[in-house]
Amino acid sequence: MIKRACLGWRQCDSQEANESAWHLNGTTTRREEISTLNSDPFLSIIVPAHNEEQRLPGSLDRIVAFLEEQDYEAEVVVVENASQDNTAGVVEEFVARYPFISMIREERQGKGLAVKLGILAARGEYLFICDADLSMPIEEVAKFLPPALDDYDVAIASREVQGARRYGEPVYRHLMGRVFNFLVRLLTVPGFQDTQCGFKCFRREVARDIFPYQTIEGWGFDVEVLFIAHKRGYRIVEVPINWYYMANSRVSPIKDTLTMLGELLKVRLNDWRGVYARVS
Ligand SMILES: Nc1nc2c(ncn2[C@@H]2O[C@H](COP(=O)(O)OP(=O)(O)O)[C@@H](O)[C@H]2O)c(=O)[nH]1
Ligand SMILES: [Mg+2]
Repeated sequence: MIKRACLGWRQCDSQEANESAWHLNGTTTRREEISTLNSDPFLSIIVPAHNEEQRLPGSLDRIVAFLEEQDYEAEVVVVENASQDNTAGVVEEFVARYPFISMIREERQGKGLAVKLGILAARGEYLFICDADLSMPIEEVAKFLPPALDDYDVAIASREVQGARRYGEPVYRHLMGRVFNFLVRLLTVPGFQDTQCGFKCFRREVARDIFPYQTIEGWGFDVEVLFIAHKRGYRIVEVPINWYYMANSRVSPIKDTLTMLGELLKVRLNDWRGVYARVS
């Protein structure tokens, strides 16, 4: 499957395929171990997962089926932190079955923290952040990659730009999102209709210039990361997607919204204090 694919697109020989990209065996793979990969896949799919024992297996099955159909090399990095359920056990079963799937574990909670760890460990040319509930069908990843899309640095899935569609979202959640977006545009990054969707693609070298400067470990990390990207002049595009509302959100509407508002101010303050200036 994926080995055959490697022979085609990347033009590497089967020996190389056997010996390189899939050295992700083992159960709980930590960041340092992932970095022992010898060659880089084309795509890394990074899945933050917190209490996802129910939703994740079906999603990983769909991701695997999708990747098996592609003619490029890929890896999947699941980042689990602070789950109270058996998320890690569920992922370990996939890690044992598929050498291109690995897991990072961290004790402290936070989606932002999980994404940062995953991004900095991943090896793909394109690094794709992907919510565990697959509220965007995984097939739409193709919209973020050549040949469909090229000539960009950061591509963010959008539920708001022309061509996008939302399915099944409660009106109150949509409204909350619009108010938050208004504040994002006012206080931090202008020009984007939807900064919060859980599907974003970064060119690797761009991600490595941005994520080390990320300080927000919770839900507001998207804004901070886009703020840094925007500040550095990277080309950011919004990609219209089909998005399906999934129940059982880990977001607590009131508490997390207030925290995220504080995080918008933190981004401003950090910038003022020079936190995002490149350290050479
Ligand atoms: N690793 C990790 N993932 C998290 C954490 N909080 C949320 N997530 C993940 O973030 C993604 C989005 O969460 P979800 O509940 O679907 O949020 P919503 O789509 O905004 O309602 C899912 O993949 C969650 O498992 C966390 O503390 N750690
Ligand atoms: Mg969701």
